[in-house]
Amino acid sequence: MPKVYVIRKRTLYLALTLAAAVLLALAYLKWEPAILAGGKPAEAAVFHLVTGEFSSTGPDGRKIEVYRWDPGNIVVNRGQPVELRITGVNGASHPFVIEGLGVRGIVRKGETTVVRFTAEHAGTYPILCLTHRDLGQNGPMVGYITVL
Ligand SMILES: [Cu+2]
Repeated sequence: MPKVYVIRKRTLYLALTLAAAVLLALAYLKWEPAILAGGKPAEAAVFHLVTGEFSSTGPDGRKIEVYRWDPGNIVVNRGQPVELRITGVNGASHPFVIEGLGVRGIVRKGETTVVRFTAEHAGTYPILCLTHRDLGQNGPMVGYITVL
């Protein structure tokens, strides 16, 4: 014997109204999962850097040369997605790491390298060129990312 369910008209109208409200809310939010999960998605803070070079002649006539990240200091907020766009101007190539953030990359002359990260902890994170580590290697080519 088949089961028969009886639904009151009022319950049916309430269910339809709720379904319509949910569909309208989803359409308003454009089905964006990040918005549903925790509010408006955070936009990446974009920073443009270049590789630069300081060059001079010492008192003994010897050439002094140091490569740099420019700007050398960047301040970001904890939990904020960050995008670095680093363009190679001086120096053939600069393989680098950002210590503590698990970021690696290489910047080549005439090209722009893009790296992204989100720092979860406050602190100062050095961006180190692995080719130009100290004065003997035309460095130190180091910059600092400060996370507040
Ligand atoms: Cu370098």
